Amino acid sequence: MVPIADPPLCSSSLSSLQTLGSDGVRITMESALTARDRVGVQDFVLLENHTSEAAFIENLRKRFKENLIYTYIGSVLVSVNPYKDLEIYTKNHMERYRGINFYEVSPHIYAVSDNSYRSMRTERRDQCILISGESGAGKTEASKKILQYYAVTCPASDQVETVKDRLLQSNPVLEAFGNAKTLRNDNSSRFGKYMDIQFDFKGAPVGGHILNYLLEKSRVVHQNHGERNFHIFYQLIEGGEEDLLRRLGLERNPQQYQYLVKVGHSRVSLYELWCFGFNRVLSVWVSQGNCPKVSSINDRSDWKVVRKALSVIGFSEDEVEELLNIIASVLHLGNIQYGGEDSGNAYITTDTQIKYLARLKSPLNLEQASSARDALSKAVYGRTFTWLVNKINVSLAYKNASVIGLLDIYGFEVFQHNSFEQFCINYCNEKLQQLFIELTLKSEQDEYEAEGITWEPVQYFNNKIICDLVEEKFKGIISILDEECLRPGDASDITFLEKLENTVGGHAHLTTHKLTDGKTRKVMGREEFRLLHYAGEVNYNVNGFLDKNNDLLFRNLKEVMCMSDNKILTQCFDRAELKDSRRPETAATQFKTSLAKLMEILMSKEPSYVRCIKPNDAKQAGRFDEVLIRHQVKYLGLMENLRVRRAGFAYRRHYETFLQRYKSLCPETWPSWQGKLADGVSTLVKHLGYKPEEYKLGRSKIFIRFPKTLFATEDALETRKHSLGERESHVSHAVV
Ligand code: AOV
Ligand code: MG
Repeated sequence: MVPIADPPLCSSSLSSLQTLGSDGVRITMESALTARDRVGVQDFVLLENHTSEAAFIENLRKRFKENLIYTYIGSVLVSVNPYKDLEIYTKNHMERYRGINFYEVSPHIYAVSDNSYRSMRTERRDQCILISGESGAGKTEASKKILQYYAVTCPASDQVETVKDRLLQSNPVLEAFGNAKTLRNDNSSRFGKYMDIQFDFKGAPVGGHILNYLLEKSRVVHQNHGERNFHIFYQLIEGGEEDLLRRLGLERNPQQYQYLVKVGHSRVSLYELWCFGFNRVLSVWVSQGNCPKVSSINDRSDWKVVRKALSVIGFSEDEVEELLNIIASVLHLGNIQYGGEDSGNAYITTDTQIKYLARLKSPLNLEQASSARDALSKAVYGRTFTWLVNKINVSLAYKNASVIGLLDIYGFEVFQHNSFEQFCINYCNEKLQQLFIELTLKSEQDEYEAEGITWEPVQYFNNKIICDLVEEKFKGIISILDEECLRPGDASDITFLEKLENTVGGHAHLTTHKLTDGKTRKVMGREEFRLLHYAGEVNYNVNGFLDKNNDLLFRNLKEVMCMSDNKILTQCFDRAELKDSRRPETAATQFKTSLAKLMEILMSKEPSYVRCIKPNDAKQAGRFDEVLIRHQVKYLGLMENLRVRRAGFAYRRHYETFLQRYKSLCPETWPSWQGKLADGVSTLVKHLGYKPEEYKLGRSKIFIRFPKTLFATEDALETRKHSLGERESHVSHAVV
């Protein structure tokens, strides 16, 4: 699928001519306008009706129809997921964007990549590219494209080739272990990822470092209907060689494994236990995930990719075997079922070869035994994932060099049933939005201040109020949750909900069934609280909040893990941990701390933004669901972003760049200007007929208020080039 290209900012086919100012430079508008009518403008700043949301969306629609998925708001890249392969990521495209100015070519993720790279090289400032958008909007794909761009276009040496390969190959491995099919996205990231790509003084990538954030471990033991466990389980079962599966004791059939098909045992209520009695073997399972095959995923070929990637990264055969042994053990663990004795204690009813599991027979009732088993599975998987990231980091050989950071987190998500995991994911998105607000507005203000330009502030929704509601000390939701987790006695998910009602019940962004007396627009359950996020309302069911936040594992299970023969497991479960009697930090607090550190890292770098938009919920190509898109445009704050960009000055250029580009349009600046740059620019714009209200001259840059001013200048330049070209061609014909 080859999209048609954006027309240049000006047109060269002269169907009708207009005159600009008094200088006699002739420009064309008509054909340029026709092209613009069809494909829209490549920068929203150029929209005539820039305050109109309808015009904004219409521009997106026109471009989407022509497969032009990228559009700028100044330097922010807006990207709409095409849900189909476009031929815009070839090596030729990469070459086209190398070293080129933003405005000279169609908007592209490569332009952002290249711009960050050049800023890092020329200004010697660390960069970061922040990719945001809701689940399925295209963040992970964007981050992969950026990485590929650097791998192909940056200078290389032999050693660098290895690092490039490893950087690229870390993706399939982390996706296999950390991504899964959800209702929103067939390849949804279930962990947050921040990757530093490190460059040496020649600009060659020489290393990398990955920080991972809160993996959704609960998925190992439970998935909602229509979703899957992490990809690696299916890849191993579908793609694993016969003798490998034999060694691991696995069958080539996902249906055999409770964690892959019949997952997420329902909570055994007291009523059910009373009805059935403890002495009956109970297996209260409900079929939930049950979605082993996904049409967009080929587990067998993905398996091959992952196996190869593991060896490129530097895993030995033994390590791979040990890693897969862990994955297989988790599946075996999931198949253990319990029965209840008369005493109320659980016993294992399945014949298992995993001897250490017999210890679960210690006096636990049925529910406790099942959740102990699941806690072990989650801990083993979660720690193995962290081990994997560390292992990749070692292979990427961290260096102290210039850095471009890539942030690809899990996107904002809302399901029918939202739990602790969605709460953490959406909180993370709230933080990222906050950073966007602070940095886009702040950097704009800073620039005007530095250049001595007066600035008119723009009204926008600041989501700090929601971030505070979640993370404030003592009265934030996380603090309240921690308090309940640490409180001995009768603390439960419900007492947590009550405490929320008592402490933050009056907050404008939080409500519960009780607080509204059940009279809310969307029906709320009695066990839910609702947060009004920047991106919309989400009802969170408090069931499981305390357990998930505590994230505790029985000490004897940890001991057994420390005694394992598996070298990876012994690294994951350290004996020192057993000696430490302090209570570990809760999951939410750990997450909050790591996010605060991440924000510090990002604030220390120069940011670029990619704002991803999901065009429809059906994951289909060509469908532009206006309601869904309008909602995203709203909550991503794109209109405000545009207003900020326009309220001040739509364009700014360093004097040198401006003069270099347009000097041919004025006899006094052509072919070169000898005086001060600012004077040259002043002479040039006066000659072009700029009115005083159209521009301002700062300390080092010219600021142009209206896009049409620059637009006309660009057209004038194109006309001049065109007429020069025609003249040259006449001359050459004459010579021939
Ligand atoms: P996400 O990272 O934003 O969601 P992905 O990057 O995984 O979303 O994109 C979802 C799917 O959309 C991909 O698997 C592709 O099929 C398709 N897609 C996205 N971008 C492109 C593109 N530029 N060209 C073609 N197809 C694309 V999540 O991880 O769920 O928040 O948490
Ligand atoms: Mg993703």
